[in-house]
Amino acid sequence: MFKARAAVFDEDALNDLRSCADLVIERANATKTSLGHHLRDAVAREHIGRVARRFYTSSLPSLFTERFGTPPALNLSITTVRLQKPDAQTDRVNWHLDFNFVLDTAPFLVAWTPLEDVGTTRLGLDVCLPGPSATLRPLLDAWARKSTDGLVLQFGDEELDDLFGKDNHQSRTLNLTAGDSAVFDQFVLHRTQNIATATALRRSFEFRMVDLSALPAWWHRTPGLYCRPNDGRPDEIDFLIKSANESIRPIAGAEFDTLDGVVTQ
Ligand SMILES: O=C(O)CCC(=O)C(=O)O
Repeated sequence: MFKARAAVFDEDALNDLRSCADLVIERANATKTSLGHHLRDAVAREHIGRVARRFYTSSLPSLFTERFGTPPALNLSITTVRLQKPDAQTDRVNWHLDFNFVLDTAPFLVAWTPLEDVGTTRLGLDVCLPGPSATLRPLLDAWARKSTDGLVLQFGDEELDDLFGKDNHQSRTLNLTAGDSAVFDQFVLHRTQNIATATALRRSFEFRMVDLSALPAWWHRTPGLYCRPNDGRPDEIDFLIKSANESIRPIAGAEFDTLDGVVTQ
C-alpha cells in the first residue's frame, strides 16, 4: 500500500515537529535518532507528547484505521527523526523495505514526513515500483536467508536490476512539500533521493504505526516503547513500555528515569 497526503501538518503543527526534531537531534548529537531514545528526559518528553498529539489530530491515524480496522499506536523506538545533509553520502539510505523493522506481515504503516520542501535543493524520497511481472519474493528471500532479528538490508540499483530484471521496475521521486506525508507499508521499496543538486539540510519524521494487539512476532522478544491517546482523555498521550516477553503497560512516573537501555539509537 502507498498513499501520499498533502498538507497533513499545518504551520503551527510543523513548528512543534521542528522544535522536537531540533531538540532530539541535538541531544543525540547524531543525524538520526528515535523518539523513544529521549523519553527519559522530561523536557524531551514534553516535546514528544506535543508531536504525538499533532500526529493523533492529523489525518494519518485514520489511514491505518481504514486499512486495519483498529487505531494505531506509534512505536517510539522506531519513530525516527532525520537530519539529511546534502553532501553526506553515508547518511543516505539505499533501496530498502521497512520490512527491515517488521520482518512479517503484521499491520504496519510508516508516514514519511519532511519538515522542509524536498526534491531539488533538499534530498527527498524515491520509491521503486516493480513492474507487473516482478515480485518481491527474491528480496524477501534475502531476509529469509539471514534470519537475524531486525536485520537491515539495503540494495543498490544494480541489485534491483538483477532481482527484478533491468526494465521491470521504475523509480520515482516523491514531490513533497513541508508537512506532506508519504504513507506506506513494509513492502514498499524506497530510498533517500539520489541527486547531486541538493544544497540544503532536510529534517524529516518517520512515524511508524502499529496495532498493539498484533505486533510483529519478534517484537515480543525485544523491549520497545510506544504511545497512544489516553482512552478517557484522548487529548492526553499515554507512554507505554513492552519489556521482552512481557505484556505492554503504561510507564509509571519514576520509571521514566530508568528507560536508558530500552532503545539504543
Ligand atoms: O529519510 C530518508 O532519507 C530515508 C529514510 C528511510 O527510508 C528509512 O529510515 O526507512
